[in-house]
Amino acid sequence: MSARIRIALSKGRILDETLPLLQAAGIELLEQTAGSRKLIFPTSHPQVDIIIIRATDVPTFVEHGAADIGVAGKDVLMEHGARGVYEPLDLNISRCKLMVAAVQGAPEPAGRLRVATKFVNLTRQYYAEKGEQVEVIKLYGSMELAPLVGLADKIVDIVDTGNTLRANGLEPTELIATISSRLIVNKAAMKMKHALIQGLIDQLAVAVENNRQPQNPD
Ligand code: PRT
Ligand code: MG
Repeated sequence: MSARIRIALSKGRILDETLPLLQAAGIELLEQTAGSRKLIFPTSHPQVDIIIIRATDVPTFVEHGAADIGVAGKDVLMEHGARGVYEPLDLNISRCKLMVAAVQGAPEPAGRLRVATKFVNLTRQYYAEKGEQVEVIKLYGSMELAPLVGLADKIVDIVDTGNTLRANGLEPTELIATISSRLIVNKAAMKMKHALIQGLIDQLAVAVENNRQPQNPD
């Protein structure tokens, strides 16, 4: 009668920013993930394991029930569709903006706009809603290069400080969405393991709220 849950996280900023929230909910990793080749990690909570996978794979694992819970950026969820999962909590971490960018001062190109991105679905949807015909060019990384070498007129990418764009002579031109990471839950698991999962959601919600409090409330 002891349900187990598996939580899917991705290496890097999401792991780094989610672990303190999980810790507040009584869940701590028992071993170092840095440098490890392992993909499944036990935690201090006897019913909880953590798996570490690619950020873009998190919605897939949760949708199929291979993980009960996951943490994914809203950008990744929008691109994936993520229709088969619940999204009960905004964790307010890994915040950034999804933006269109172009070469600084570049005029609007004549003819059909070419947009390079790894977010092909949400880019198509964004321009379809604006009623603009564009050619979307799928890339897996280094989007910033595309306008510099004539592969595309614009890019759709994540912007945080804007340093990456500036370093390449690009500037943001349109905001598509403000992004943060979300807790996602498999729909069947939410029913079958309700007490365990709802308890965790409630504890994480408190931890997120505590993170929002000003550090030095004079
Ligand atoms: O790296 P990998 O290919 O494995 O996957 P990923 O890039 O999807 O994962 P990761 O860990 O880099 O990002 C996970 C999530 O963090 C994303 O889905 C976003 O929701 C969120 N996030 C927050 C960011 C950033 N900030 C961010 N700055 N994701 C990416 N970046 C990159 C961006 O792609 C660009 O290259 O940082 C660069 C821009 O940063 P600035 O500060 O120069 O503007
Ligand atoms: Mg990355």
